[in-house]
Amino acid sequence: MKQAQKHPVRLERQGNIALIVIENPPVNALGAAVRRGIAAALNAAVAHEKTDAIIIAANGRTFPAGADIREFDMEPQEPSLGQLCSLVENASKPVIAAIHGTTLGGGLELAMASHYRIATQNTRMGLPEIHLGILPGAGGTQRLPRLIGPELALDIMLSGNQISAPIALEIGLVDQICEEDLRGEAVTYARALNAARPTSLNRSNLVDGATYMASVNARREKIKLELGANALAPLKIVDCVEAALLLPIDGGLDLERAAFEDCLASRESAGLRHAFFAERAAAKFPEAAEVKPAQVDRVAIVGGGLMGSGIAIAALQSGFAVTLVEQGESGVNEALERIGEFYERSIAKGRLSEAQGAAALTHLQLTNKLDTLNEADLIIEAVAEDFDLKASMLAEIGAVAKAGAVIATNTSYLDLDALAGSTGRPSDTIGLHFFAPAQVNKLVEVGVHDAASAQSVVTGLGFVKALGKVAVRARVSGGFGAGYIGNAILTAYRQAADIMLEDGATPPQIDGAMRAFGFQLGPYQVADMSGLDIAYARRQSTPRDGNSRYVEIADNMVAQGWLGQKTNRGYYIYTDGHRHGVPNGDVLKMIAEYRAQKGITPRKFSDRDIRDRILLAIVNAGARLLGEGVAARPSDIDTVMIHGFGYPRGRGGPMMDADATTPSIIASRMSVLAHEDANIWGAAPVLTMLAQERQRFADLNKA
Ligand code: 3H9
Repeated sequence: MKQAQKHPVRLERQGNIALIVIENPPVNALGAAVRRGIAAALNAAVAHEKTDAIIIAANGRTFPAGADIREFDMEPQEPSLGQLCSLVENASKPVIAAIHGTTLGGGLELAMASHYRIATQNTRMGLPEIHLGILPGAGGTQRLPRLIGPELALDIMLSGNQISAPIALEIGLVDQICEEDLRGEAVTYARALNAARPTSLNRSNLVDGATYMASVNARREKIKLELGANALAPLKIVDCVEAALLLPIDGGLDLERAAFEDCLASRESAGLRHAFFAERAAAKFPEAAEVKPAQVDRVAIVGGGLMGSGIAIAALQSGFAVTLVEQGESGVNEALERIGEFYERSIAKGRLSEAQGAAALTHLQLTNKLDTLNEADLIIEAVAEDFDLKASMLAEIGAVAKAGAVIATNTSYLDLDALAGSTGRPSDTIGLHFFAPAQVNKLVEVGVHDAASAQSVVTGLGFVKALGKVAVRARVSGGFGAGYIGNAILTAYRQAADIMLEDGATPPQIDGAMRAFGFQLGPYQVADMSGLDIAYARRQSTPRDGNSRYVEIADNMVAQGWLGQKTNRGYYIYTDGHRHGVPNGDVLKMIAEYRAQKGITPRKFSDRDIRDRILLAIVNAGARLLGEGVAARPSDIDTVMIHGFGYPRGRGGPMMDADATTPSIIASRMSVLAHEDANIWGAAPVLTMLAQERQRFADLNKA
């Protein structure tokens, strides 16, 4: 975040109305200087005999979007946000919060402690603390149920979702929506108050204690059922909402404070906060210091398969005009059907109105004519992962794209240097590696090869940000098989798992151990879902690393036609009654025979052995990517693993996990495993360096 200004809070006057104006870009976070400034301004405004009412407002893009999250790891400074909110609430003159932008977390708590709230039409409000593994800790859990009742308060705090100003007005969270001039209308509102000063401590929403407790108890049971009895922040939120009914305000605030501290001290909150900043750090590309992104209005996508259609939907949903090019009439029709299905489903589920769906589709042009590409500012090639096919398509794209257009390929592992060369315009070409399903998955790796211009990289980055997705820079150069961050780590993950499979573990055991760690699915469930033929094709077209053990089990399964879910048979068997599959006994037999042929005596692996080996392989692959310069910082690897592969977000990612164990302990554990496969578990130079220097991966994030 940019350095806070010297005086982040100003006190102004308009006649008898005092205006406290916060200015702490970019999001007016309520750091210590801002809190001190508001408290001082409030005291001065109240003390001024001519003050009839006080308005708290903010300059810039938003009313405070919360406490300053960076301060959570620092020594607390007074006044705390909770103390400030109590000061506002107890002010002897009416306080009006004039809110706009994204009024979130502590910002909304400050607004709730004010006596009135007036919002612009497009203000968004929410208490997203749960996404950081904490709870509203400045009175939000006590004031929100008093303002809008327990049921809605629990919805808002447990989901972390934002609500719009019209909804906030409807449920009583704001008192007025202003049409144009927020500050002016707030002053008019203040003048009309005649010194009336209600309190948000009004208990009218708490009178029906039985219904209130029924809501609280039902929610507690639901959380325990869905998330387990250790779901810290959600259960603490429910406890606090219960306390709002049972305790006087001071007791409720004390309980909330203690609950907040407990959550803040949890490993999960540390992981979630790391993930928050990691995503934002990842989007800081060095090229962005040199140039600004070029304007992108029309995006063209070549190839309307699952990936191409997904990218098209993502672009339409973000307001881009989209041209989708497919081969022949049937290709066009299939792509149209796929995109149409998405809109039908979204409308049926109430996520979009019919009008929104229809409006989005008016911006879609489906065609089989490549020459239409010359209207696009950004062209994404998304045809099948076959080098010759992609290279010839990119050559055609390069020939028709207008001057200045950026050309992107969605390859995940083919040689980006060579593909960029085939366009004839390598400096205009970048990689944009979307993850399936592209309309949902937030991750895009931006592939930067040596010849790519800063302009094309920054324009690609701007496009990814405009899609609301998380961009991670991957320096992908160096020829065939040189991969992105995600693929390189996935390869190491799979190799580590396959070695254990060969040596004695079973697919269900490995999958179970990784699910217990926090992944949604284990590696063999994922393999079944994505299709064994896909990974097979990739292995065939990637040179084998002679230093690594090659496990042929998956190849043998492909030879049998066991391709996973698409053939109802892979590591698991999928029948009507078993959506998640039951272990495939034939595979277990095949593995046993394979071991016998190779003279391997199977040995036992505990779940802990499995988890450790896989995590060490992931961390080592990450360290290697850092050494090679593919990944710029360890936290980028964490971001890729969380969004691309479902690494449990509450752990912050594998590199943060490695820091918790310390690199020196990781390196010594790996020296024991290196004899099983030196390529996977032989410590990468960056890891060895960190171990020797007694440093952590986090130190490289700061660099
Ligand atoms: C809280 O309030 C606790 C209280 O209940 C109790 C306390 C006792 N702090 O996301 P962007 C930075 S917990 C510090 O790229 P956008 C961010 O790192 C908080 N920094 O912009 C980035 O910095 P940089 C509850 C923050 O337009 C820059 O601002 N609130 C904070 O895409 C721009 O951010 C939240 O959880 C913060 N609170 O989205 C809201 N927020 O330029 C968290 C942002 O150096 N924030 N930064 O990379 C958001 O959801 C989004 O940032 C927001 C803007 C929607 C506001």
